[in-house]
Order: sequence, then C-alpha cells, then structure tokens
Amino acid sequence: MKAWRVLCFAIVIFMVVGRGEQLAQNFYSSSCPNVESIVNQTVFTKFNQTFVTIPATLRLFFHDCFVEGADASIMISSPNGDAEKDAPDNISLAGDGFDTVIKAKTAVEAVCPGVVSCADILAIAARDVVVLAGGPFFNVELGRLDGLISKASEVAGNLPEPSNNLDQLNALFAKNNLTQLDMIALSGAHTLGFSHCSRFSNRLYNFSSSSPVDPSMNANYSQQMMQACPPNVDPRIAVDLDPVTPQTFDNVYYKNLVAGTGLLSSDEVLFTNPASQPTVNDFASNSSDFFAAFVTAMIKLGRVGVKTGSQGEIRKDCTAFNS
Ligand code: HEM
Ligand SMILES: *[C@@H]1O[C@H](CO)[C@@H](O)[C@H](O)[C@H]1NC(C)=O
Ligand SMILES: *[C@@H]1O[C@H](CO)[C@@H](O)[C@H](O)[C@H]1NC(C)=O
Ligand SMILES: *[C@@H]1O[C@H](CO)[C@@H](O)[C@H](O)[C@H]1NC(C)=O
Ligand SMILES: *[C@@H]1O[C@H](CO)[C@@H](O)[C@H](O)[C@H]1NC(C)=O
Ligand SMILES: *[C@@H]1O[C@H](CO)[C@@H](O)[C@H](O)[C@H]1NC(C)=O
Ligand SMILES: *[C@@H]1O[C@H](CO)[C@@H](O)[C@H](O)[C@H]1NC(C)=O
Ligand SMILES: CC(=O)N[C@H]1CO[C@H](CO)[C@@H](O)[C@@H]1O
Repeated sequence: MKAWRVLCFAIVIFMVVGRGEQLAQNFYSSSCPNVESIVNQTVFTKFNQTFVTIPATLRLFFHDCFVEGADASIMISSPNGDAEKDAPDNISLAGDGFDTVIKAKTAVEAVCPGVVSCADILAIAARDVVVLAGGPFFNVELGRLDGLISKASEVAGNLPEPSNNLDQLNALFAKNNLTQLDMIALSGAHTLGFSHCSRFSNRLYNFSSSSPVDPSMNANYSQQMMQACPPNVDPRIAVDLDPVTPQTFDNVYYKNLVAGTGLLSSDEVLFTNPASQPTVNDFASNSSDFFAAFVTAMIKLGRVGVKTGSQGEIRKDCTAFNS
C-alpha cells in the first residue's frame, strides 16, 4: 500500500521534472502525429522551387544549435537588429533556410496549433534536407522548447571560423558535447552549398609573392579558385564547397580533402593534421562509416542546450517571442 504511493509519487515527480528534458522520437505521437510528414511536404515543395533550401536549412540548424542551443533562437527577428541572426556571421545564412522553417511552421500550426516548437521543426527539416540530397535517413529526437534569448552579441566566439586550426575546432565542438569524430563527420555537411570568396581568399593570395599562400591546396585547384575569386572580387560571389558533387550528400568532401581540394582552411586541416587524418581517410574510402558517424553527430547536435520548463515556450511565430 505504502510502496504503491511512493511509486506513484515518484512517477509524478518524474513526469514533472523530466518533462521536456528527455527528447523522444515519438514526442508528438498523440499531440501532432503528422508533424513529420507536414514538415517533409513543406521542405519538398520548397526544394522543388530552389536547391538552396538544402544547404541553407542544414547550416541554419548548425548555427542555431551552437549559439544558445537547439532552440530556434536563430529564427528571431529583432526590430533593433541585435538578434542572433543579425551578427556579422549571418550575411551568409541564406534566407531560404529561414523561409523553410517559417513555411513549415505555418503548415504545422494549421493542423496542431500551439503544440510543435520551431526548434523541433528546424531539426526535422534539417534531417529532411539531408535525405533529399541523398544522405542517410535517421529518426529525429523531438520535444525541444523555443528559447527566450536571441542576441547578436552571443554569436562571436561560439561559431567556428574557416581559419580555425584543429585544436580550435575541437575545443569549440567539445563545448557542445561533440567529439573530434563528431566534428569531422559534421564538417561533411560541406559536401553541399557555397562559400563566399572572402572566407578562403587568404589561402590564394599573398600580395608580396606570386606563389599560392597555402601549400596544402592542390595547385590546379588554387588556379581555378584564383580565377573564380580574383582579388577585389564582388563580395557576393560564392563557389561550391564540394567542387565535384555539389548537390549530393556523399563522402566526396573527404575525397577532396585527400586530394588537396578542400575549400576552407578548416576543411583541409582535417586532412593535413595527423590527429584527424585517419578519420578523413576512413570517411573518404567508406561512405557507410561517414553516414553512420554523421547520423550520430546530428542527433548529438540536436541535444545541445535544449530548453525545458520556464527556459522556453512554444512560439506561435518562429521569428518572434510570444508576448
Ligand atoms: C567545422 C567548422 C565549420 C566551419 C569553420 C564552417 C564554416 C563555413 C563557412 C565559412 C561557410 C561559407 C559561408 C558563406 O560564405 O556563405 C560554410 C558554409 C556551409 N556550412 Fe559550414 N562550417 C563548419 C561546420 C559546419 C557544420 C557542422 C555544418 C552542418 C552540419 C555546416 C554546414 C554548412 C553548409 C550546408 C554550408 C553551405 C551554406 C550555403 O550554401 O548556403 N558547416 N561553413
Ligand atoms: C514542382 O515544381 C513544378 C514546376 O516547377 C510543379 O509543376 C510541381 O507541381 C512541383 N511539385 C511539387 C510536389 O511541389
Ligand atoms: C518525405 O516524403 C517523401 C514522399 O512524399 C518520401 O519519399 C521521403 O522519404 C520522405 N522523407 C522523409 C525524410 O521522411
Ligand atoms: C608572402 O610571401 C613573402 C615573400 O615570399 C613571404 O616572406 C611571406 O611569409 C608570405 N606570407 C604568407 C602569409 O605566406
Ligand atoms: C594538374 O593538372 C594537370 C593536368 O591535368 C595534371 O597533370 C597534374 O598532375 C595536376 N596537378 C596536381 C597537383 O593535381
Ligand atoms: C566500411 O566499414 C565497415 C565497418 O565500419 C565495414 O563493415 C565495411 O565493410 C566497410 N566498407 C567498405 C566498402 O570498406
Ligand atoms: C553537455 O552534457 C552535459 C551532461 O549531459 C550537460 O549537463 C550539458 O548541459 C551539455 N552541454 C550542452 C551545451 O548541451
Ligand atoms: C541577411 C541578413 O540578415 N544580413 C544582415 C546581417 O547582419 C548585418 C549586421 O551585422 C546586417 O547589416 C545585414 O543586413
């Protein structure tokens, strides 16, 4: 009799304390059972309009998770221009990623109003774009709340820079509970999308010398990049991060690193540093090892800084805090 009460009490406590803290694949199975197919539908429609949907959404998820956690803080628009998305690093966040989440939220709200967080919609959409590009399917953990903080000033120092060395990359990912293996696998997202010339032109030009600055870049590739990105190039010009299969989620990114055709210094360093080279070699030769490591790392990325209880809310509009 008494043990029963204690057990019931324990269960109630667990339900209250544990609520939201534990992400679950079936989180919306009774409150919004079709959420994943609704998001998938929106992502597919948007992808059918523009391929940029894919890299834009994947990168948006990464930036969201690394600043204030996986809580859709990146989605907030501030009238003062001081939200996370307003930080200098944002310039390159393609608008199509934001648009994908906003459209999916509208579609989800029409069916299950006030139930599904923007953070979860972004996590589902990020998985869907990976699948659309030919990458691995995986079940997404759900149950995040949307955050209550979004500050441009918090971005600096929390996102990796293309000039980072291996130790710097590892330190930044470790802060987010991600290992070097996770970091190398997630960098494989650069099998898709573009980089603006300014993010790697320091690898091409040394104005007091005619030889390419960065000897780890394949000489033919650096010639091509110098043509694509001449000095004083229009700052809007961007080139494929994966020059071989830019629209396919595959392990060619790692083959490129082995060949010296990684575009960013932070990409190529994964091969040139002996501490990470064995993993790059493995992913370059074994696509299923890459896919498995990528899935593991994406799930861990989605657990970063998850908000619970009074730390969050289910936003009505992904771009504004509930008032
Ligand atoms: C490891 C450290 C990383 C660094 C230093 C880095 C840096 C960059 C830079 C400089 C760009 C080019 C932005 C531009 O000029 O438009 C870029 C693009 C991109 N990044 Fe990363 N990134 C890193 C990790 C990641 C991760 C973990 C993901 C996702 C899982 C990711 C996804 C992407 C995607 C998809 C693009 C292409 C965006 C587009 O075409 O719109 N990156 N990244
Ligand atoms: C894809 O786009 C084409 C036109 O570009 C349109 O005819 C078709 O209905 C679209 N399909 C979906 C599923 O949105
Ligand atoms: C999205 O839906 C399409 C069919 O409409 C399906 O082929 C695809 O596997 C779905 N993607 C995901 C990630 O569930
Ligand atoms: C640029 O070239 C000059 C002359 O060859 C050399 O002294 C200098 O170290 C180079 N700078 C970089 C960043 O490679
Ligand atoms: C550059 O291209 C030429 C001609 O295709 C080839 O012979 C040479 O091996 C390439 N060099 C490098 C460093 O890949
Ligand atoms: C890839 O690695 C796995 C073990 O991680 C192994 O079972 C598989 O045979 C390897 N595939 C290839 C093509 O080497
Ligand atoms: C990392 O994991 C620890 C232990 O689970 C957790 O307390 C911490 O909040 C996590 N950090 C982030 C940034 O998610
Ligand atoms: C696309 C976008 O929102 N760009 C903004 C990024 O932030 C700078 C300020 O740092 C704004 O000037 C851009 O308009």
